[in-house]
Amino acid sequence: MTPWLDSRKPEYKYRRVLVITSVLAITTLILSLTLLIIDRLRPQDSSSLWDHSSYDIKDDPWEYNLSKNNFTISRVPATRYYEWTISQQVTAPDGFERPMLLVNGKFPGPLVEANAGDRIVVKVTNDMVNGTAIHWHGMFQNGTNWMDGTTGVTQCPIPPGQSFTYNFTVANQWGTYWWHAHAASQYVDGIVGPLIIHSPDEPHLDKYDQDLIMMVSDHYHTDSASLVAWYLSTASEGVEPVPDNGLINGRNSFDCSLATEALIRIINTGSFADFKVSVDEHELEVIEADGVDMVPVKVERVPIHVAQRYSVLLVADQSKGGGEGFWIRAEMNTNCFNVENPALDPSVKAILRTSGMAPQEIPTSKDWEESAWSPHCDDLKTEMLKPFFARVAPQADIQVVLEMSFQTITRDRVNMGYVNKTSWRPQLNNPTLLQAVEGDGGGVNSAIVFDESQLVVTLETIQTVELVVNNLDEGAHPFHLHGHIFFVVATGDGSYMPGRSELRTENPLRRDTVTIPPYGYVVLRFVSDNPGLWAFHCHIDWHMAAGLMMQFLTLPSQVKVRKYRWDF
Ligand SMILES: [Cu+2]
Repeated sequence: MTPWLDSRKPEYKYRRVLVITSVLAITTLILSLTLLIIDRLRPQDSSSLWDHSSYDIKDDPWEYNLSKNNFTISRVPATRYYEWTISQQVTAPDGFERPMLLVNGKFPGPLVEANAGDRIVVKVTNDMVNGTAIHWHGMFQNGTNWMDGTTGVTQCPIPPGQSFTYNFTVANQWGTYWWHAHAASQYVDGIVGPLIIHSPDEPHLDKYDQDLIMMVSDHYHTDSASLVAWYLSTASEGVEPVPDNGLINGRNSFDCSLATEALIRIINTGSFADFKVSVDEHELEVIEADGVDMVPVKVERVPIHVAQRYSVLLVADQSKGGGEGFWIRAEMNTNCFNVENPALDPSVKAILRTSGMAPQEIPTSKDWEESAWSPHCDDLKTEMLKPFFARVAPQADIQVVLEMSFQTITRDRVNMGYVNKTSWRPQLNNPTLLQAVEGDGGGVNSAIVFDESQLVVTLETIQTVELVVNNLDEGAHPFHLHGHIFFVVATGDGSYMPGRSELRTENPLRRDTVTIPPYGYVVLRFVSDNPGLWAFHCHIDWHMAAGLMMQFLTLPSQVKVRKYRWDF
């Protein structure tokens, strides 16, 4: 080894490293560019749009226990302000991972709680790839029709990346309501939550020590867009997607501790299934239906269809059962599904315990007898439910007769829902409210002719409307009227026969969502005193997607609209 070689060796090594590094860098660059080009050429994987970062749903077990909220029931008006961000996340409410749409990362979404007379302000930021809107189910929105949150009717979808602030006062109503997306089928994917209005005037306030919300819902393991695409194709032959599971407050198992006398506010936030809710060995005393106080009536099981609400009183009897607590059962009525899902357990259970009952033990309490079951997806018998504040249904000034059906008459042979001859398609960027008024701030568009995809009945003056709906379909359909409470003056099998079907006008049931029996009818009455465009539709999400919806244009001379700039 010579000294000069020794002295040159480090320099030689350095050059070799430099060459190798350069070659590697160039190769990596070429490889990256090639991969990028290949990636751009192949179809984009939509899963990259979904946030996998927060797998766990944010959970506050006390949020739906109203007794823990220190809320003050008061006549002093307040503003309740909420800020919501709706995002897409992969999550697993029942252990099965699926893409969902969550408000503030929660499922179900945040509680909205207010007193009658309060102003509710909710700033909604859309962090999803599709437009959205939030409907406040059961709120009258008298004078604020444009806050009803119904895409294609009262507003354009909130664009991705932008915000819309809902702002309305709650006047002359209280009770149990809920909110949900009213855009495409998004609420099926998780955009739902409770909306509770209190009042010192509630007649049953002194009857309970604890106030709990119990949301029951069906649950799917596939996203709603895929399910709708299948349902509205010839492949489905009109058979609705059958749920994969059932949930109580967004969970498949639920342990709830109760005071001895509790109010349970049952809300069906689902999309298809009718539930029967019961507590082993305890009768439930119904005191509210859809925001209307009732004369208390005891039942063994409460049938509750999509979008309906019942408040029930439960007085826990420690002398019954084995001392480990009782099963609360929410049982899906699978008779109303057109096909079976062998993987589905239709029975969702929660454990009810009061203090002194053995924790960690599985209840041995017994279910009510099978004879209490009705195989049909019927409502509680309307004659059982008497509103606490009695009202006589006013004489009808006009009658509107609707027929709802499913028909396969289009060229593509897809089974679609019809109200009379119209199968509703939302006009997303030109909602009917916008079509009904001219200019900023109001003025009737007297030249308006709605598109043939819209069935709109105009009610020019304040009058009592008798709404007859004949169901020509073999299924039961829970119909909801936005912005109103209606009187249920008749319901029965077959078609309504004027003069032959009995009408109950002496303090009949009042509510906002009623189930029309299979091949049956309902006769409803409501007063057209609320200016605006109001949707009347089946709340089974798949049926609304199939077009089962019509609208009332009420008091057109008073209809207003606020042109809204999106918040940034
Ligand atoms: Cu329906």
